[in-house]
Amino acid sequence: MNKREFLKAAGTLALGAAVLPSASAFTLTPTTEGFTLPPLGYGYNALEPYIDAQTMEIHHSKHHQAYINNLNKAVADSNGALAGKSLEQLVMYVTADQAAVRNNAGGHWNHSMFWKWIAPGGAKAPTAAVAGAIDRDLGGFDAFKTAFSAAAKNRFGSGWAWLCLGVDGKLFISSTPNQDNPLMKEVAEKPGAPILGLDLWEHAYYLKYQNKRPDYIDAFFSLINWTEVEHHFTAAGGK
Ligand code: MN3
Repeated sequence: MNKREFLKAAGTLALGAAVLPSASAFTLTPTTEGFTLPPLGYGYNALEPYIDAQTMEIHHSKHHQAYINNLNKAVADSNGALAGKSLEQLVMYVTADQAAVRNNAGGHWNHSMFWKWIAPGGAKAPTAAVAGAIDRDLGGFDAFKTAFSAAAKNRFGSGWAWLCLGVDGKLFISSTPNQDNPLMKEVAEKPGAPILGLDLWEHAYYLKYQNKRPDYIDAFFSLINWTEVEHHFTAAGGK
């Protein structure tokens, strides 16, 4: 076992035990109909002018719904192996060879959280514990914003940028390809508990921003719901 494998194995244990409690506030469980599309909690036009209504409607009702449909099919095709598992279980334990679950459980989890992490009238600055952790671990808000924006701009192709709580109890910034996320401890380069994420797929911004991904990233900072980020940070055991 080399150093990276050792760290990954150590992180795997801690992730299960501490960073994502089994009583996660964010557990999504399937109904008898399978997984279902969660409501946005606000109107499709509520994030104007930062994200336009048409983008939000297509993103939520078409793209997110498609991940859910494909996830339900993957579960149905698993001969019972995946039946009844929560979305978090599917995401955390997915392996690199389970492409359908990796892409679609990831897609469902990422989007379900993304709709909460952005909101009209969300707190405009980090709150309480998160603000302190950003100062402590990332060198302050401006340094955080610069590093997060760089991670988002530098993601080649489709993926996500993340602010995470690591197994060492410290915040870190990362990016993952496609619909991967840092909860996927078997496949993520650096596992952790995501407390904020930004969708970098063109479907999230192309109608309004076209090739100008940096402008979309700037707009995101006007929408972050820091109350929700604080909720995720606390639930993951952050201090
Ligand atoms: Mn998306």
